[in-house]
Amino acid sequence: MPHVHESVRSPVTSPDVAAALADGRGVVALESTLLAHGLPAPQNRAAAEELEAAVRAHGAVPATVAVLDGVPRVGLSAAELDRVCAGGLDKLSVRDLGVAVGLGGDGATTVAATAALARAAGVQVFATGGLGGVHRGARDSWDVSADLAALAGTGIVVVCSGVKSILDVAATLEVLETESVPVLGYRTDAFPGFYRRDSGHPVPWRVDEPAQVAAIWRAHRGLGSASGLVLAQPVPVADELDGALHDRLLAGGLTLLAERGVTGKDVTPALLEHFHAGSGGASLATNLALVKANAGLAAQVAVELAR
Ligand code: PSU
Ligand code: MN
Repeated sequence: MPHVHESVRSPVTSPDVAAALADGRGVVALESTLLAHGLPAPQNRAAAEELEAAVRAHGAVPATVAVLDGVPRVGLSAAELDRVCAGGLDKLSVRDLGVAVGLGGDGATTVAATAALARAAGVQVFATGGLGGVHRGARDSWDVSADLAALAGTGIVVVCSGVKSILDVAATLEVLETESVPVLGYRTDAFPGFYRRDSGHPVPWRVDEPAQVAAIWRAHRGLGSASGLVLAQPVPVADELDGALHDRLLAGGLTLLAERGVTGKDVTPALLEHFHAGSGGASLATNLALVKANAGLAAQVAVELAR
């Protein structure tokens, strides 16, 4: 029988994150599933470093989130980032957090689980690549990411490049509307499609400055809304994935999933891996560029909120 942790009730913050929160300085949460399951090694370890550097470059403190030895952590040391990127970690959504803690295990946290732990630690801003959402064929598979339910109930600003283009974007936007999650486009009128700048759907609202996001967030919370907020920034123009290549890889990836019978939490990592392998690294470069840009923007918003 593995050892049981009875004492862990709330996340443990690293010393620099705890100090920043105590001083009211800007803190940005970063997720670890993106590192452990969305990017290949060894690029994931370099990415972990670059994401934290992008947050610091804009004057905020990075807090990468994971569960290690049964302890939910907000803010990781270099050695802890090594463990996250070394492979073999479970992918933890919100429902898995209690299991990992109770069994004293290790795991990387998804958008949903990262948002929950970050919020519990008092962090208000979080950066990632693409949200999970409603999968194509969800009418039959019922595959709807827990990220959506988490956003509906967790008061945190999530900076992302929209939802992954592998999803049913229209259905995902409908669920965000139903769950009363505000969606803002950052310097864009088009809802971004992760690898592509335009998913083909408009954003409900556009903002052009981090200070506007801070004002909206304060008002949203002040009016009693419990939900999170999506701030969607398109990938930089120079880093966008070619449209024809994107469509070809997506079609191939979806066929592969069906052939192999991939389901549940393996769907997203399998599709991302298919893109990385089939694009000769181009999708990896796109993915890295957009997450880095989101980390920088999230830091600007966190600094505005700390004013
Ligand atoms: N963004 C990325 N790469 C990723 C993810 C987001 O650039 O790997 C992860 C996030 O952790 C998100 C998850 O929560 O994909 C969605 O998984 P699912 O569809 O199984 O909920
Ligand atoms: Mn799913």
